[in-house]
Amino acid sequence: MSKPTTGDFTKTAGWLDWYEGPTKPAFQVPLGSVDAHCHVFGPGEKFPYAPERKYTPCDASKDQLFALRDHLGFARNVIVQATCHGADNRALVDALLHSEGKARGVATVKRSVSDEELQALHDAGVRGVRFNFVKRLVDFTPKDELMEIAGRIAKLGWHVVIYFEAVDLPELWDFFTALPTTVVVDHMGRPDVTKPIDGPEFELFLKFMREHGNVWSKVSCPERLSVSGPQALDGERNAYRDVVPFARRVVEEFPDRVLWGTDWPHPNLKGHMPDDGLLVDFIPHIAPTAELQRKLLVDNPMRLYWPDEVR
Ligand code: 0GY
Repeated sequence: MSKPTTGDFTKTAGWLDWYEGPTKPAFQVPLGSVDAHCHVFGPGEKFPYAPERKYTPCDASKDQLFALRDHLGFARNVIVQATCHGADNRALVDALLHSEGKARGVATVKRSVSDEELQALHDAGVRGVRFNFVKRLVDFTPKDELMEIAGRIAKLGWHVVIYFEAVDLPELWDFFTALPTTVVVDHMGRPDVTKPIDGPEFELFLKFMREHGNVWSKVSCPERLSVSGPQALDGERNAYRDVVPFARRVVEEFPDRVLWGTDWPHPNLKGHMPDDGLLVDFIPHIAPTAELQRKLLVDNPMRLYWPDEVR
């Protein structure tokens, strides 16, 4: 992969560039695997970052993403609109249109979006919208506005991706459980992995999934959630051990409603940047059997994003 660039924009201080020259994973992902959570950033000179953004990234282009996909052994991507592009989905759509059908998208839209614009996003390969409740990333959007958007995109057969911090789940519960679509939670609702796995906080998340069959979870981003590591660097193929029990519990209890993604190019990491090859080696620790791996990496994302291709 070529080197990260920044174009005319100035990166946020402390921002770490994505990892150049990732290792080849030891774990060979099953044929047809989907990296179901990743982003493109810019390039800024072609697709400028949104004025309302909370950070300025380094560029991470579609070609660099597709090169990583091939290097890691994945067949497809689900590209999620990152907050640095706001509700301007042009970089996402450009990536989808150049993916030869190998990428689907999750967009960000405002209440003012027209039916024609939604249809154009659908035609490009968008299958969901993302509602972000992480306060450091976005300004507040009223829930009635989000519910109105959810009602409209439900008619297109899309789903809602939600991103929030574990401590905020009680307050958001009524809204989340009223959503009329499949609901996909980013990164297990960001559990605090220093708390007990059978404590009230993670139990509430499990209850959310247990009681609501329309709720799915990405078991991604151990590099963000881990406190004690070790980091996926320097050949470490058994990284982020403190996150493993949490992710494994979700995979084993809800094998048909889990997704995994690299989160490349890993926005907002300031401590360390993982080697994406070693990050892939995290997967067999949380999905220890071939059947769980196939569900996590192939069957589930295909059912959600390419249902027409599922026999
Ligand atoms: C992620 C996580 C983060 C950022 C974003 O859209 C974004 O800016 O999602 C984060 O900072 O935790 O899933 O990429």
